[in-house]
Amino acid sequence: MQTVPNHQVDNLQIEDDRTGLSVECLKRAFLDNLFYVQGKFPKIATKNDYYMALAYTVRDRLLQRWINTAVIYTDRASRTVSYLSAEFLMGPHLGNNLVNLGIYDQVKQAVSELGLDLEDLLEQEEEPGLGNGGLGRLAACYLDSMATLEIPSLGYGIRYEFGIFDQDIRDGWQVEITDKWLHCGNPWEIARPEWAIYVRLGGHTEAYTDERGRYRVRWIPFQVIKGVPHDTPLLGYKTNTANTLRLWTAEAPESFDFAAFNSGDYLGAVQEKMVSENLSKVLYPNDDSSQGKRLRLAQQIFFVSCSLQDMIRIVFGQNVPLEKFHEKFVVQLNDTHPAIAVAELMRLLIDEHDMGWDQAWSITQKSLAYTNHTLLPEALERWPISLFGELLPRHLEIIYEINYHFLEEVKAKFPADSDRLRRMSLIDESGEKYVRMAHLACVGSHSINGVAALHTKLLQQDVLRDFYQMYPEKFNNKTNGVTPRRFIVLSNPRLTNLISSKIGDNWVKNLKDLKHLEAFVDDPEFCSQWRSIKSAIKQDLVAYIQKQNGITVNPDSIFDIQAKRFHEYKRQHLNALHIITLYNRIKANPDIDITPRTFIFGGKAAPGYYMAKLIIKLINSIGDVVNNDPDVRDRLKVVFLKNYSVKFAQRVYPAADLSEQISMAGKEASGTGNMKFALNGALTIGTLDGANVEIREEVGEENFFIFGLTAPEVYALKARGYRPLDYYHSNRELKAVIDRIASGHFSHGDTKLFKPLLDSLLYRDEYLLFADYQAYIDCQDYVSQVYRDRDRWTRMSILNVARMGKFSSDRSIHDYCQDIWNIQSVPIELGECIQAKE
Ligand code: Z16
Repeated sequence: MQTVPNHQVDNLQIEDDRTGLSVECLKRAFLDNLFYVQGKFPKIATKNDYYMALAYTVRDRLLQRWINTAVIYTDRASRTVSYLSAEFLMGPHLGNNLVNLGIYDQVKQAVSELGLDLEDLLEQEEEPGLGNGGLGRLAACYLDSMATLEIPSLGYGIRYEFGIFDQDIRDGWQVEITDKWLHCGNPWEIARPEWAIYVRLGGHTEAYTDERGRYRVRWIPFQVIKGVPHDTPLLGYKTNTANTLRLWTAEAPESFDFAAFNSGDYLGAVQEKMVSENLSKVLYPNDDSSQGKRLRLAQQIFFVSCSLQDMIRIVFGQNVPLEKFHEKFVVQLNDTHPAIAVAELMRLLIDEHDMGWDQAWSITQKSLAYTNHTLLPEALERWPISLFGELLPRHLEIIYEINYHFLEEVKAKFPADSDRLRRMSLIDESGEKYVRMAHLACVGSHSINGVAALHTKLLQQDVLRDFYQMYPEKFNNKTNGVTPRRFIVLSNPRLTNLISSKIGDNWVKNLKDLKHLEAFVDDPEFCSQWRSIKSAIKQDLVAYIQKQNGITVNPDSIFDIQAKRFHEYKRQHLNALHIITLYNRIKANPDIDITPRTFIFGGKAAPGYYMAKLIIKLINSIGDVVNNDPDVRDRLKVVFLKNYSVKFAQRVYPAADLSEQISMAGKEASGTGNMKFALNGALTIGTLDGANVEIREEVGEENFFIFGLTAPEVYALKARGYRPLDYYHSNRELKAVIDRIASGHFSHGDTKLFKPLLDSLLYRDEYLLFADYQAYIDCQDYVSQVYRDRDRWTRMSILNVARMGKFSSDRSIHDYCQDIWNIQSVPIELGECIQAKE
């Protein structure tokens, strides 16, 4: 590190212009950044210039804490969590940093004194959409909680140039548009080209004997990729801890010494250089399903190898012997996407750092822990052996060897059980051969966890049953959580202020404190404030919908919202069947007394998922008819809000009266939107699936609208032989709904358009919509009735919020720390260490 004399640091007035938090100082720094960083002055500055100037002003304040944190972690060689995830759905940084720095109000005042509106500037930020949905957002909530709980941590992932696509709706259909989140630059990251790392792909291996006579393997790759880290500081809420999100960009190694890798094919290698940049080009837009593409596997080894090599570099940099890797780092695998880490850590320890197999295996198992996020069979990653061996020849050898040792272990524990060996093998040999990534993750980790109690139980009984019998001690549950900073304090300031006016603001760090709200549930003044806040927020969404969709919404109607990825198991189409049921009732009896409802949908479909896209089209088509039918008047409205994102979610959760969590039981691992809605005072209508079970347990069954088959009932019905047609023929309202769609009523007379969807329901109905239809309708009728008793509804809403404390990601992270990571917090003092060391 270069030495900066202290007097020079003093001259920079670090204390004031780059760290000060007063309104005056913030104003000065803001104008300074506008001038010196953006190269603009107020007269010609665009909104984006102002946003950038403010972002740099805030970044300066983060840097002081970030560098302090890094110095202390380095000096103490602190034990560190390394969170490996192919997705981080961070959401906009600016607002969150203002909240966590505790300067939201000061900055609002500072910019307003300069004639600007903070909300306006916040709107400017293009969010990094580097994730699909739940899994990526969970990673982001966990990083926020780790920083807030002062846990040393590094998030490792890929800096995709194109994140999740932007969704447009044309003629009711989803259209995908590339997301250019970097087009205005990214003020939150710092590139660290000096810490670049090289990753090999392809080629072949050669065995040799080393100077000590040991059997060794050399890997001669076909291609080498350079990974450049880009670091973003992540500040905890009202702490000085600023941890790092380190995302890797793939580049061609301009002047790479191919001779060192003994590559003969120079021109081929040069051509492959052009391919290198593709590695971090785009996020695969599939939530909960695996496509088995070569580029995806290349992305996985790329970021996993960069990250593990980076950790080894840090270990050496802190003079920790490599034999203690597992004491310095615990590596959490977010689903199987980074599961190749098992083989890659083995390879690094053995081939690159001369370690013996047994010691390497012990370190690998002690370091790694695996979180499973799904019960869907199509989401379990498997790679064809041929593809795998072509890209990762050395890893395949290592996996075969792990498998050999593992199957010996299984044989010892379960003698003469060849069927079990077949089921548990890391290689699926039932047809074309595959590497099973979930099995690799289970064998190579010391911990395997599910993300909700029911999900963990089903993993143990079903999907990972053999592994549970083999290693019961590895299994544990960690119910998901969400950060109250982003999803209440930032997104719902009105509710935040009301809550804090009654119980103080400890609840932001200690969400269980929301319990104290129960004392006010019979206070009419408080209840009326609660209700008028919800009302005001709904009014804001009404204006947004008017502007976005040109639909006039009744603000007194039930805001009934389903916002999540489109997937058949999540059953947005069951919601649609309810809408049509109400519509049919109105058509049959135009004067019927119906509680007015606004059905709001948001969510993307995977571009290749035809049925999910058809469901989006169906919802928009229903909206076109229902919203314009004079018989309906303003009793029903259907709104599809396009391009659902974190930014957008923050606007939607606070406005909900009713949260739709209606997946077929046994399919949604946890869900996290369910938590965000309930935390903002929505009541839930839901099945006994994922975390719904635990939410209901917490808020009380009288404050939760439950319906439908349970997971065991689902299995039993399927085992008996499920016949959806029977339900169709025996349920008059259901038949009328299906016939209404089939008649072309929502498709300008076109009876073919929705036929694939109707056929799938009538003849397969894999997700049991028909079986749950009547229970859902009855439950919705009950919801409508309860809503009419506004005092009762308000009371239920307050009790929901008061009892949601369990679902803070702080609680989840606390449990990971205790049960899996064995890690303690490291408080950061803002001291002198900002100055460069001698
Ligand atoms: C994902 O978002 C999830 C699972 C998965 O295998 C892949 C992706 Cl990209 C979701 C689950 O569907 C959801 O139930 C869960 O709440 C979320 O992961 C976080 O655990």
